[in-house]
Amino acid sequence: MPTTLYAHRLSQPSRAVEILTRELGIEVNFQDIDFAGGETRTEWFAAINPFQTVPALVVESDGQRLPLAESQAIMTYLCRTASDRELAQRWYPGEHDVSRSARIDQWLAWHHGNVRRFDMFHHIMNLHMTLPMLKREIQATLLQPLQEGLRPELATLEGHFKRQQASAYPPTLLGDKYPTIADLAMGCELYQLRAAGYRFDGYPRVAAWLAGLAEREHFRAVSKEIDAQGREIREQSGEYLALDTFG
Ligand SMILES: N[C@@H](CCC(=O)N[C@@H](CS)C(=O)NCC(=O)O)C(=O)O
Repeated sequence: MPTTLYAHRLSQPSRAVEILTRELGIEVNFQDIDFAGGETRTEWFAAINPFQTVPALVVESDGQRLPLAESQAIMTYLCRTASDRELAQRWYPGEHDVSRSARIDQWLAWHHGNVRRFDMFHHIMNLHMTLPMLKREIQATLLQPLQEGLRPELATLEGHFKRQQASAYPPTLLGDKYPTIADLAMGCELYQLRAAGYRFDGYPRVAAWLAGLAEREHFRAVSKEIDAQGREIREQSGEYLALDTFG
């Protein structure tokens, strides 16, 4: 069935969906959408995704056309329909294991209302990339509140990993050896900061969890562009960044 993924590699939820398609061996036509240049705000794109954001997915099958928005809805759909059922159910089992699915849904819900709150990762990256002449002022007035806003979320995650009983290594949100779509959603978000050089020294279990995800082949491949943007930020910013802010 021809499936088109409208996405961009600098968008965290786009990366989560693309990584999942690769993990599940689902072939998609990848269509790059210049969201920073306003392509999501065009009429043709609104017809695909009324919320006018990437990612979006269009599935065409048996004369039917299914346009889908929102990364979490897209990822659960892909897991429910992938042909490799056993593999897909590790990422999100759906009706096959409603308790496990409910725990994944719980982390996805928390992620969107907390870690992704205010889309702060784009703001942090953008602030690092723009107005380099205002380095210190930016850091004090704009960056620090965003960084501080993340601390409680990181502490919640660290506490969760610490409380896990027989936890696998590297840790996963559900505490077993298989990451799920919740790990992907949240991991793509926090990885963006790691790419820019932030360290999570004060949250060693969060750092280990993120490192475990970042070692995965498809995660690495799809993160190349964000790695390059992170390198650019590090080169431009010289010594002024408090990269160990979360230490
Ligand atoms: N809740 C959405 C968030 C999508 C989102 O915010 N996408 C951003 C890029 S990361 C976007 O397309 N922004 C473009 C715009 O708002 O015009 C999801 O998970 O898919």
